[in-house]
Amino acid sequence: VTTDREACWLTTESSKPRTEKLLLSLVGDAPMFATIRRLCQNHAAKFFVETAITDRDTGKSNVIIGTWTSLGKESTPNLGSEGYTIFSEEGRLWIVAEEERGLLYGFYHFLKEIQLGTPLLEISAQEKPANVFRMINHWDNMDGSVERGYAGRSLFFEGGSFTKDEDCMRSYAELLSSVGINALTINNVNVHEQESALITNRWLPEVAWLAKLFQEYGLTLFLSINYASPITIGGLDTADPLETSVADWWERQVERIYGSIPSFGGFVVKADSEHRPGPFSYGRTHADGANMLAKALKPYGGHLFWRCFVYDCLQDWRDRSTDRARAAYDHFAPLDGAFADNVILQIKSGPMDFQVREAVSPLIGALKQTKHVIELQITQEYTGQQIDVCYLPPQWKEILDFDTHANGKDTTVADLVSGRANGGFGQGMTAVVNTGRDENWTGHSFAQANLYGYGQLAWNPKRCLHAIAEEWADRTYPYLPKNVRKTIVSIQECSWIVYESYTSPLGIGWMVNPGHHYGPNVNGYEFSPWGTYHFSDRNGLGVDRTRKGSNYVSQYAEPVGSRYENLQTCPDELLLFFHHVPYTHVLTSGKTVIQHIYDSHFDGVEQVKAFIAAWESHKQELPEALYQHVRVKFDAQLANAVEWRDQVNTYYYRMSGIEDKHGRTIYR
Ligand code: GCW
Repeated sequence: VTTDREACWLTTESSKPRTEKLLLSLVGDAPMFATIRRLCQNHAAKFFVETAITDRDTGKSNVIIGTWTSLGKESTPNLGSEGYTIFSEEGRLWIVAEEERGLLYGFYHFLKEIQLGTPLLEISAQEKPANVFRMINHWDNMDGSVERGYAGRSLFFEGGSFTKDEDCMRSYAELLSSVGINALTINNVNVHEQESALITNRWLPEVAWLAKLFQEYGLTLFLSINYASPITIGGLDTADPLETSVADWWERQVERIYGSIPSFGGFVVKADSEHRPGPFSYGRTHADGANMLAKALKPYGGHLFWRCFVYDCLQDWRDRSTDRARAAYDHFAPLDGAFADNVILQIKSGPMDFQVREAVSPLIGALKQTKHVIELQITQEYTGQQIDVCYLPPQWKEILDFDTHANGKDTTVADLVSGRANGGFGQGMTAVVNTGRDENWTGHSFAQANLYGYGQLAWNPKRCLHAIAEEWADRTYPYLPKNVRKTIVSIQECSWIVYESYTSPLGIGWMVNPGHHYGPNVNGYEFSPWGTYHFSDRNGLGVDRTRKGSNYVSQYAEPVGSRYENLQTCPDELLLFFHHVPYTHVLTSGKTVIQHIYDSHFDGVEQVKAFIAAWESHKQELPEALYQHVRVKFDAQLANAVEWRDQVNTYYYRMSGIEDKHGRTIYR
């Protein structure tokens, strides 16, 4: 059961229509006005008794939009090309910006306030985004499948071709730009044969069509490319970055792309990672590989996003000297400063892979002279796959607020990735997105909030989390009674911790079913080549990443490394990420590790039951479709949580032989 496509924060109907008219003047000749006009007709107009739009100030309008120049007004403090100001003057509301994209974001702000019922003349704002890039990555394949997609088929592709559904693309572009996202890739970073051809004449007209459409919403389109393209589509016998023929081939290719897509953003590359080709095959470095491509993009202002997700995925589990967590830093920190200035390294937020809990990547903060962005995962690969509720902004906020001490105390991840703390080397944020062709965009309707929250935090990492959650619920479910929205918000806000509590304990990760990654399998990855182990034995568990172990801790600036090194100061929730300890080890919470495992798993299931009870208590107040949609998901989540609880508890009971203090049911 899905709710209908209309039900998202941007498109819901008003619950209390306003009594005034909207008389909107668009002053100047910004091409963005065509977009704003459409947004106004499709969305804002629903809230007013009558709406009229003029392309000059007739003197009668109550809302006026234009650049400082077109309005002949003296500009306020520099808010950059995407910032805007909203103020009231002489009884009218003004939305003013330096440039077009600022006008678009200003209009979205206005729309939000209108939805929330703010009186027209009380709307006021002065905003500019903290991050240059606020990007999303699709992992979509041209056959229509989506790698790690939990919301149906691809929005862009089907059956080896483009869907080219203009209405759908426009709605999607609105959804993204309404939360400030300004760049996207449309195809999977694992670029297979078909997608390698996206940069050829065969597909460039389609790509150009999409790029132009997205550009109307301030969104720059990028493509993921196959590093071996000179061989697979170019007919060369090498992809060696230092071969002139290779560099020339890319230059011609890029020239052709910009010939049909002047607004093209550039490339995203996954090289030498999980069986993807890369410069290592030719004995070259990642800087050699990236710089060659960046040089081809440079004349057109294009950027090259180069992923740092490089590690040995063919590790021998018997080999205790290799620690996958070290890999990104070990590969890229030594190359700091060796990259061209239009190369942007893309760093996963943690050193492993988007687990429900892991440490923050030590590469963030280690790069002092290389542009970079942080990569998050909105799609819930390891966090419930949009069946289980897992609202991720609290996780992201913790990451963004993390003090790396990279330039002394108070050097947060947010300050680094925004470039504030490193002279502009931080270029912003990107994230693997959770959307698809499901009518509600995200599989679980509540998962829309993850996209919403990502956009909000990418725009302003300091924004209050609670305000974001409430705002999302108020905009998405204006028709629900306030107490129901309150319930939804409180479920969302604790859902990440609940998910953590019934899955793998204390930061260890990876106890999932191999391959698809849903549901428990304690030893699923224990003897695999992926470098993802928990080393449980009859005495204890955890990965020793201290100086006596893999010495991963030394990749952090001090005193962060020492805090993790020391058992007394290592935070409980990351204990097993950094230490191998006995089951009887006492956490700072006062509990033993084994008791914590039992308690959190029993508790996690009870929490999911409490979600269901809360939902049931509102049954009468909920529309049937929404009630059912969420109820069905909750039932599946409960079954999943029970399975996790029982497998993990039984496993550790059998391993340790230690009884649960509270005598609850553990299957023997
Ligand atoms: O998390 C892993 C996923 C892969 C993904 C890879 C990556 C696209 O399981 O599906 O490949 O990360 O980030 O490249």
